[in-house]
Amino acid sequence: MGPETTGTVITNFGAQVDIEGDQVPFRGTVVRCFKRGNMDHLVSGDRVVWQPAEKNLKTNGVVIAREPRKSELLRPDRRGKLRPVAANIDRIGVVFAPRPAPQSNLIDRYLVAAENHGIAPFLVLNKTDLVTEENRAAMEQLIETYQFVGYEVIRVSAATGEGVALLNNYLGQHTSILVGQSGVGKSSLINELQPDNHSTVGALSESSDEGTHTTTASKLVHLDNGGMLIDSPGIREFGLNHLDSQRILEGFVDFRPYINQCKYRDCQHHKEPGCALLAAVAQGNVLPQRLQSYRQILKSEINR
Ligand SMILES: Nc1nc2c(ncn2[C@@H]2O[C@H](COP(=O)(O)OP(=O)(O)OP(=O)(O)O)[C@@H](O)[C@H]2O)c(=O)[nH]1
Ligand SMILES: [Mg+2]
Ligand SMILES: [Zn+2]
Repeated sequence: MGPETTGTVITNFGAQVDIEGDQVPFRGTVVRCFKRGNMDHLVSGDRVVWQPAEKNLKTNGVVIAREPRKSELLRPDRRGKLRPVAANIDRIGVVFAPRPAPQSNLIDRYLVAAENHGIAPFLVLNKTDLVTEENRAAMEQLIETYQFVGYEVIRVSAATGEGVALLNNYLGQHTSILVGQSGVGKSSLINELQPDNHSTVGALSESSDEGTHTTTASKLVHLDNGGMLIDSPGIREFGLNHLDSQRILEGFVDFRPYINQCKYRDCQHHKEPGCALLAAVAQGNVLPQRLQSYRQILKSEINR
């Protein structure tokens, strides 16, 4: 084996991972590695110690250890076991588009998770070229909702290039991940932001107008301005059963000034007298669709 060295996980394939080395001769080179036995799950963005198979051989190696994560986005898998999605990221971009039709509750779930993991969220409306008379009002309502909450909303089109420079600027030198439903154009955007990258892009299903789950493994891409961006597979739902109702409530950042201000300590913010959250909605300080979304999340997580 060659000497121990450090690197970053580009893609996790399960049994194997692609590692980009930090040091010459491996800097900028992606090496397919096995993991040493009993190593836990690795994800894009993880920092690792690894060993090339031979001193200068750039084809394979072994990951020996993972460095502690500065941040991690977590999500329960189908069996409810909590799994990391990406590591060492500081921003999460939730992408939506006119097609496939957005699910605002899924967006809110991402936001709640991001806020709970201390990762700063922003929103990206992609496919501005597909905004029509029929869907314009719905898109504007989503944009206004999230701007009202205080989130940055960036409008782009991977097809026409509109807004891509703006998005690039916003990403800056941060390490970010793009998330969202399948088919919203995450991979297309990353290909636009980094023309050297050629991630596979898939057409929407003709029958359902939904994405076809083209990306199957997250991948970290370097941006020319020094930032890093992770492409992730589109998902249908984002479970939050690892968070209790208080943490879910706190994940709605616009609710925070009103939490613990209700007359009753066990207030469910439903129709109780003296509810500070309901009063905030009545006064226009919190949007009703956000409270509705919170209730929907709570209901589905409790019934799980
Ligand atoms: N009109 C238009 N189509 C776009 C735009 N961006 C992406 N698309 C198309 O949308 C479809 C899905 O794009 P992808 O980039 O594969 O979407 P994704 O979010 O990566 O999807 P998954 O990998 O399945 O999660 C493809 O047919 C793209 O060509 C855009 O700005 N405008
Ligand atoms: Mg994709
Ligand atoms: Zn209340």
